[in-house]
Amino acid sequence: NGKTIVITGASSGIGEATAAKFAGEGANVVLAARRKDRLEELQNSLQDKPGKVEIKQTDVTSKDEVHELIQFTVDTFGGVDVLFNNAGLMPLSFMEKGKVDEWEKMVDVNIKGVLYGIHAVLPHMQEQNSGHIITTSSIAGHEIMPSGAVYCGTKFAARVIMEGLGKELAGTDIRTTSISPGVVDTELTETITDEDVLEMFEKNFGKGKMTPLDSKDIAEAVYYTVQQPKNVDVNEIIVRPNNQG
Ligand code: NJP
Repeated sequence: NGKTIVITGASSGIGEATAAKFAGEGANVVLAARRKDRLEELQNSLQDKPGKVEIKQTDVTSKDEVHELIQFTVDTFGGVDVLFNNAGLMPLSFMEKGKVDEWEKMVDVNIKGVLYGIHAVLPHMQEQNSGHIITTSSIAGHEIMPSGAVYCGTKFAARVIMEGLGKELAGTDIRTTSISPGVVDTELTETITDEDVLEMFEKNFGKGKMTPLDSKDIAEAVYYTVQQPKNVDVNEIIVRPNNQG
């Protein structure tokens, strides 16, 4: 479709599937994450797609690296049409465990990473008077679960930041969207270190308990928001497996 999209958290899961979808539809795609090997693998696997795919290793907790990512995209493709702020971590834990390092990481990636993305891309979008900023929030940005106090806090924050940004940008041609998935089959739970949470997860979401979404389901939702006519601003999409309560 000729648009240029920057995707953070593109090395796996939802970001990877969204990259494949957009490259397949002919978009220019810039893949960003910390694991360069995974980005290279993905870039190679997308070689035959109609869209051009570039990679830029980026840690979204670094304001400078996020600015470099956006500048790289502008230099390479002449602008940024869509920023997909999707990088995230979910080391759930019960607060009494005091896993303060994990709380800090979630604040750094899930909130500050989103803010750095907005900070870096907004001036470019304002200059071109068009653009679309999309952020992955979560069902956890609507409903709080035990062990999710901090994760849910960061996802509520991401959603509220996007809503506030959307209100400021009303009347411009820059659109804002939060994507709130339910359970999606990705590597996200691999960051959980609290044994009690892992046990709880197995009990509630383990094999046969529910069918999680596929990352492709979320990629389709992201693509839908971008494909809307100029005057249509899809501010939020909630997608969950039909057997997730
Ligand atoms: O998980 P996963 P998802 N700088 O682990 C990247 C939200 N969500 O696709 O840096 C840059 O496969 C990491 O890359 P790397 C969730 O909260 C999910 O599910 O190479 N990137 C990887 O590409 C998150 O916001 C579910 O390690 C960093 C990516 O983030 C988004 O969906 C439900 C980074 C994580 O990919 C994508 O997660 C829901 C950093 N500092 C919301 N740290 C779900 N799966 O059920 C991490 O409601 N990344």
